[in-house]
Amino acid sequence: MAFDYDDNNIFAKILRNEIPNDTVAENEHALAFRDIRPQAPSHVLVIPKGRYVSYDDFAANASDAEIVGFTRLCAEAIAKEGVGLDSGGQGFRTVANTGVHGVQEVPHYHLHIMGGRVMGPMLA
Ligand code: D5M
Repeated sequence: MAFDYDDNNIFAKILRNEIPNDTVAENEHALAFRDIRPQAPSHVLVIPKGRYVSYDDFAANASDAEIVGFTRLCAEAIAKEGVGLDSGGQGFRTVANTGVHGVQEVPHYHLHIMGGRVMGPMLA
């Protein structure tokens, strides 16, 4: 198996309600909650409820319903935070840190959505 999933990772524990989270939005396939170490005035993480390690694991192996559910929840979180162009905001940045080179800390796929300030140039 290309992607070994660790059921003890912190986001798996959040999904099992074993540790609290600051939920922004939720649907059948995904959960959006505030990052515990925010790097912007609005910093939300969106995670699938399925056992996917990384962006590429999710993109390759999630069902169409999971991908649509995840994406729609991103839209809901962006609108609720008021950062989206479609909700009168000034925009935001999405980041999916992946693997060792991407410096991924938590081995459960998560999309960072950061807004509320000008992000600055993309740097390594
Ligand atoms: O970063 C993982 C991100 O997850 C990092 O910004 C902190 C955040 N984090 C870690 N634990 C929690 C809890 N318990 N709640 C909310 N946010 C959390 P990455 O490098 O992308 O893997």
